[in-house]
Amino acid sequence: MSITTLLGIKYPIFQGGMAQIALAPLAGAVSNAGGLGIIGSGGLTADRLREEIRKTKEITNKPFAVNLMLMMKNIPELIEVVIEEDVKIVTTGAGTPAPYMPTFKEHGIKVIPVVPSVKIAKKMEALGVDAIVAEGTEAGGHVGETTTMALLPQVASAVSIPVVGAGGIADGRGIAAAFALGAQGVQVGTRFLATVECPTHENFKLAVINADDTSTTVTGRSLGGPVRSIKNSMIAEFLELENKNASRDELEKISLGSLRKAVFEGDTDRGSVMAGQICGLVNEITTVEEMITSMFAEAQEVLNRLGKITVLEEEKELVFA
Ligand code: TUI
Repeated sequence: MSITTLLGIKYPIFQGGMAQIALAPLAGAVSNAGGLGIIGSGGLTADRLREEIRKTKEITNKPFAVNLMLMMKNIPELIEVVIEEDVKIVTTGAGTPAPYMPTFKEHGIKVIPVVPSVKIAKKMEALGVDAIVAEGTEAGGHVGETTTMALLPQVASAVSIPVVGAGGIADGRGIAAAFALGAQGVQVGTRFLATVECPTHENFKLAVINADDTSTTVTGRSLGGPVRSIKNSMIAEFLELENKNASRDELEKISLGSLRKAVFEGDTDRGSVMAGQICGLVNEITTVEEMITSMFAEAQEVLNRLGKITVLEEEKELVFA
């Protein structure tokens, strides 16, 4: 079954469940525009998640999902809220949903884990999940090591459930490429940061718009939780400390609360501006609807244009003028 039929959405595009950012205004707008809006529950209390779910239902009557960041301690409470509020789709990240699969199944909830490798994709398929988001290291936030270009075809060949591609996709060319590599849909994070409906501080949006292809880097490898974000003075200090084998305590002193600092206070120098490598392509702020419709119009154009590869029937001798 196609991912659009499976989830009841018009366009095969998920909006990444970005912690502290992907709240009701963004998720509701994405679902209204025909994509899958996703509420990022990372960092929310159970009560705050309930509030965001209810607000999203006020904005849209179309399907939406909740992303569960499995490293969070309050996951069992968040899952209770998802069930009580009758949310029918969850995406998961940064861990395995195995302990909660029977509960999800019992309540008819579709489960779509985000995975960084073939091994984890296969493990998730064996758990009985409904689809997979294969996320390359180009993505923002918590990332694996494999690029989208290498990961997508390998995951698509390894599993028989629908695959959604993520990491480095911000326009119609990216969608067409993901389809060519075996995906049925895409998940986009970074480009949604530069939308009117994205509820971040203006400085966060500007940092994304002003960034180029080399603006991001990965920190936290020494802690076992690599995170991609836009370079700034906090990130430089963090990397320097990491190179000196600083302790977890020392590192956490400068990174704790840094995502909130960037998202809410607009401190893009000392805060954590999580974004993907494709940020260089994101140069203007648009509405969510403009973004989604133009991306799919471009993807269709690209796919029409790429229909044929010219292969010479006979090799000719090169003639140098
Ligand atoms: O989760 C993400 N991206 C995120 S989460 C996040 S919140 C955060 N805040 C502060 C510091 C660090 C993180 C920001 N960005 N992407 C999905 C993702 N999941 N990427 C990698 C994985 C993953 C990793 C290991 C999924 C499963 C897994 O293991 C499962 C297993 O069975 O071993």
